[in-house]
Amino acid sequence: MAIRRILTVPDPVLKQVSTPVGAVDDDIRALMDDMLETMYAAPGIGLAAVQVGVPKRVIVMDLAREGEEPQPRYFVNPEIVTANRDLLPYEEGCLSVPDIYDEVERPSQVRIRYMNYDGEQVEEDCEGLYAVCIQHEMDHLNGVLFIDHLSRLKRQRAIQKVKKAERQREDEAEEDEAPSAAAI
Ligand code: K2U
Ligand code: ZN
Repeated sequence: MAIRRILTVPDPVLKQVSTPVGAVDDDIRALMDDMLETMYAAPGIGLAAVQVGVPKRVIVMDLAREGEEPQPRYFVNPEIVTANRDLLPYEEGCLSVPDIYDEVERPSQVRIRYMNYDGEQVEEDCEGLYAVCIQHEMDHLNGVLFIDHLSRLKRQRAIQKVKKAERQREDEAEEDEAPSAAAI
């Protein structure tokens, strides 16, 4: 298993529509193993393959609370079969939009259909955080970020804030690498 780099805005790969998976084979399982390790290390509770630069319709998730036994979930070619009309606001974040949080409204209950880690077809009802997270991740598979549900101004400010933080991290890394005059 390996921890992969998580892409952040404004990486154009994040806007790609991910392609369906043919069969759940060992390569796809290895990808999901890496995604899960990457998600735990972030830390996060969900991750879409496109966030590690692989535009395939694959999602991993673990909603277990701190101190609980991990409950990894794997979703291949997930589809939303039905969604109710009762919208629930939730303060969302995203590993690809670090340190930005804002409220997004989504259907409070969805029925989904997907293939699991063994390639078996599953149909399941989701509500609460499970419904929020699976819809957030499925947005990723369609090239949609949670900030795309916000106003244009909020979205632009979020992207500028992430880019500025990225530049500051790069500048600090350069300073750490460049020997100071005194040290020469
Ligand atoms: O897609 C991602 O970046 C993973 C998100 C999933 C998520 C977003 C919004 C609401 C629920 C899940 C990350 O896990 S964001 C970090 C996080 C952690 C705990 C609870 C909510 C968000
Ligand atoms: Zn996200």
